[in-house]
Amino acid sequence: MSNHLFDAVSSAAPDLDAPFLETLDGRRWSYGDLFDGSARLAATLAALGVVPGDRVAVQVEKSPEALLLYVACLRAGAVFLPLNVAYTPTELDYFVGDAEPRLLVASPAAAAALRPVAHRHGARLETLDAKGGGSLMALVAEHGVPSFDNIDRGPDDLAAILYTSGTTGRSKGAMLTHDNLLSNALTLKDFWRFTPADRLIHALPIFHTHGLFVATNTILASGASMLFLPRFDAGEVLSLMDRATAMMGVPTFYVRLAQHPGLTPEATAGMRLFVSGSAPLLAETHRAFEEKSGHKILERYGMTETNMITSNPYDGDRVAGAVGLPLPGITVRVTDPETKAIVGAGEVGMIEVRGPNVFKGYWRMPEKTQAEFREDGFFVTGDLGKIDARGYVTIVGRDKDLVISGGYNVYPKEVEAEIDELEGVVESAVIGVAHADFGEAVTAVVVKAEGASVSERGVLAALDGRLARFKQPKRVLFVDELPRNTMGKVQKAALRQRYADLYQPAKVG
Ligand code: MLC
Ligand code: AMP
Repeated sequence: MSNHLFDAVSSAAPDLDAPFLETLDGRRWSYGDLFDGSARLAATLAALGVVPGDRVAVQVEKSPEALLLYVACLRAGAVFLPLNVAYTPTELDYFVGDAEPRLLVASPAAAAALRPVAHRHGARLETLDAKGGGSLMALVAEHGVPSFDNIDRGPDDLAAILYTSGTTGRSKGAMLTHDNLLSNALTLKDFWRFTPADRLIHALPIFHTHGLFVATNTILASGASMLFLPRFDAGEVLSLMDRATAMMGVPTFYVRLAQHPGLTPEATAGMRLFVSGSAPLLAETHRAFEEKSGHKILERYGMTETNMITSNPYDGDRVAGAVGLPLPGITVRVTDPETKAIVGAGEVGMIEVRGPNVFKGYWRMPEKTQAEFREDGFFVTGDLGKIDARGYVTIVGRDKDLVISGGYNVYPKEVEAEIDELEGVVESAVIGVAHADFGEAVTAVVVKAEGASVSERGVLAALDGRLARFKQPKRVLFVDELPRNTMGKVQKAALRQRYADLYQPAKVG
């Protein structure tokens, strides 16, 4: 039987003994272990009644077994649905209700809180911990067999659903097909010159596009290997560089590395590639990193719905502040947001994209899907940018009301809705304010009712447990009224300007 994505992975593996993954505590997986372990998990999924097309929702700590579960879902024809570990049970309730997974795999620590969620939506609940233990692995011991007849999956079949928060309304599940993922992985492998000799430092979470698809799928499509870290720590990452060849990260990784005294040409001598994406990399970070290490970071641009869209070249000019050229097979254009006409070179407009990388649509939301595609098949990214005469794309802003903090997207509307519900709050506006470490920091500007005793600490305490930690404001500020334009719309640009220095270190003198 043919399975579009998995077949490509198995043919890329150099041999069964070739290394695939190593953890910090010295555990090692070869490609043979990956195939064996994912077969056992796929057989277990089938024994639990997971049939092709079923969703398998997964909210677990990062572990090699969680990656094997992703591969097992591909082989079993299931749709993998990873969820940020920071999401609260309240947030999970929506995703599970919307996606209706057959199975929800959670961390043991979250199981008690998630049992009612799973029950309410008819999902079976199993657990998986960071060390590869939990009830799911106990079932593997019972049902797992080392060979599995992969379910037939063609290019257009669903491989994964990743939720992206909506600027209006609820989160949308982006449906990604086997070919969306494979085409992009093969393109990145060639564009970034990955071979089986590569070893990637993997310090990203594996519940988003960057860590799961850009990093892992590219490694799988290349038959390469990775050093698999539970989280990013600058010192640890630096200490591993003499055993690795490449790293992918969000700008915060590079900000922190550039501040670390251990970043030197000697420490990075064995590395051939540093890739950054998911949020804007400041030109000053690009330069500081190069000055200290001798390496020019390669910045690329993409999103959940489209995988990777553009990349700076491997050999050519890596331009600080630009996200590079459209990847092979992908077309990018910039249009006037009002007239929809294509604008001239160097003019700013809406970035639109078309190619095999672009998702199939939003899960059970045909109208929302239609609204974000042009008639000729281009997807409207919501990012504002320009293309210069050489074809380099630069992102200059966003048409969508979105804050990107340390590479995580936060939709202000979701945070505002929670704050507005609090007693004594009249209204709020949530904005992203420049932050040296996170790029942007979620910041709430609140109007309280006359005489109300709402405090910053009170607001933060009320949000705790309702919103994932990274969505909670770093500061809550109070004002008498929010600035509005003549249409009555809150002027967020004015607020961003007013608080531009909020997180800057105080200037001396
Ligand atoms: C952690 N915190 C954050 C945060 N991460 N707050 C805001 N934004 C974030 N991104 C909170 C913690 O809960 C903690 O709060 C406090 O901030 C300090 O934590 P820390 O120890 O400094 O954080 P750390 O664990 O080091 O995490 C920072 C980080 C991490 C940048 C390493 O957030 C990260 O790995 N981000 C990567 C996100 C990612 O993979 N994005 C890709 C999306 S895909 P407290 O109060 O508990 O102390 C995509 C498409 C594409 O966008 O193009 O790739
Ligand atoms: P997500 O919805 O989490 O996939 O985030 C995608 C968004 O991240 C894009 O629409 C961009 O706004 C932003 N993004 C990704 N890469 C870059 C980059 N290199 N520079 C600026 N913004 C980026």
